[in-house]
Amino acid sequence: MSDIEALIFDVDGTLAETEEIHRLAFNMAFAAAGLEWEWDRDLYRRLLSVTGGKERMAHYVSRHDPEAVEHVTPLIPGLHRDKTVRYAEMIASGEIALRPGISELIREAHETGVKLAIATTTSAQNVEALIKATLGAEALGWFAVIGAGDVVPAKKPAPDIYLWVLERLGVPAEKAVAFEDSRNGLLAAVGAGLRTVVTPGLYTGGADFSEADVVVDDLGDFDGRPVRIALIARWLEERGVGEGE
Ligand code: XBP
Ligand code: MG
Repeated sequence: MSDIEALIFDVDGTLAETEEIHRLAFNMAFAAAGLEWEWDRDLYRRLLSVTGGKERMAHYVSRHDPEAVEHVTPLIPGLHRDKTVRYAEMIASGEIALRPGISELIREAHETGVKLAIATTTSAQNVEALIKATLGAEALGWFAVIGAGDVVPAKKPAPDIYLWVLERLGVPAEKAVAFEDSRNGLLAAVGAGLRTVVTPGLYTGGADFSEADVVVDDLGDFDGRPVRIALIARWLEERGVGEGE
């Protein structure tokens, strides 16, 4: 029996490689609004340092199209709503799979009474769309707390979303584990006093994860064994055993 009472998952990049779908949805919303913006992969990688879609658009226009700031700023909430609808439609059409081991870990937690939660910068609608499309609608009820989007004003790397989730979970930080893929997410989780397992993703590989307890490629098989909660507890005890794998 491990001391892990709750698993708290980031969404984008951690549950699934969703950022490409976000990027496409942003570009579709820009085109539909008649804006001549197109975010390619290299630009999007840099823009990911700003968490939150609305915040990312505001940052982009201030840097790349400063003369348009006055005209575009009031359009951002509507652009983001349109982007969110387009993202959810693409997710619902089944264009995405969970990363290795995620489904098994979530099911194990659900079946063994380890609490499940989400702490993400993305909108609640997007979390629901992803969980429904991958684990099925009933899995939404497996999560005791879903912390998403604007429920806290300061997004990652601020620890606020993790603190918000922990308070509602009723679990002390030292009994929970956060799963993240990005430096901003790692800093948020560490700032909330959580132990952290980082699985770098397509857009986040190569970043500095030195504050993480464990860094592994993914949560699929490890040394030929499936990654179970007990193995994660052992990694955390030995701190960093999975590092660099
Ligand atoms: C995810 C984000 C989000 C998504 C877009 O970060 O930064 O902004 O890119 O989602 P994390 P929205 O994985 O650390 O939560 O457009 O819904 O904000
Ligand atoms: Mg992420």
